[in-house]
Amino acid sequence: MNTIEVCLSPALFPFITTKDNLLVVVVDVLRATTAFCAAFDSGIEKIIPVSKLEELWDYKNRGFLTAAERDGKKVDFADFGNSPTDFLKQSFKGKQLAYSTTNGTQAVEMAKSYNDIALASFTNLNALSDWLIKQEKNVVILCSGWKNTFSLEDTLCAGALAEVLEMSGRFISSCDAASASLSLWASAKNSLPEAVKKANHYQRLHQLGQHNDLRYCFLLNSSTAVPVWDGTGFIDLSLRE
Ligand code: 3SL
Repeated sequence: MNTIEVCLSPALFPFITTKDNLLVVVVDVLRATTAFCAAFDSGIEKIIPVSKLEELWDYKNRGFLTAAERDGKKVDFADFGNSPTDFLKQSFKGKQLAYSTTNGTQAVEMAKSYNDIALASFTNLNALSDWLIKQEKNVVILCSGWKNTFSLEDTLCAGALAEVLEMSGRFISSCDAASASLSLWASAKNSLPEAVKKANHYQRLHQLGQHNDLRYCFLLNSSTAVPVWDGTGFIDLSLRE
């Protein structure tokens, strides 16, 4: 039996208790991990997460496509912002993308202290959990949150993922944060679009007019992507298996 630990904020990540045979699953429902999945669905070959904009600028000068957002708004010099629905509008077959966001890519940066990293969103729940079940690893779900604070949508997604993993009979929750995420998900899953409206970041993106993204990010299982870290960036394993 493998364990599921949930880490409710990057600030708590140094204190995770899972020590062995560990795989970190980063969640940033609004919108980084959902956008990564959408970019893979549109054919992107590799996504290189970058925490600093200076570094992203270097990638741009080296001819990479770039995507970046700060506080929900597209960074001027980047080719794209952080909108999953924008990535679904065209084909990116064979292209590589360097990517920087306010919270999601920062959480990935922390997760890089471990070799095994995958990305989850509501859109790729089943695709990712099918793959996770085959890995036989202890899973730590890292919620990206907002600037190190708790976020409702990431915690709900952690609960949804924990539920699917537990239902496989191969996983058991190992901490109070996992139990709390499961309870929160159980109370919200039948009215998810309503439940997420209370989230601060939902409201922030609503004010910015990102209505299509707000609908898309809560569509369960609309993506087949299985984004997994290969040592230098994320690749979509669903295209390789
Ligand atoms: O913080 C992040 O990583 C982003 O996903 C934030 S936003 O949804 O683009 O505002």
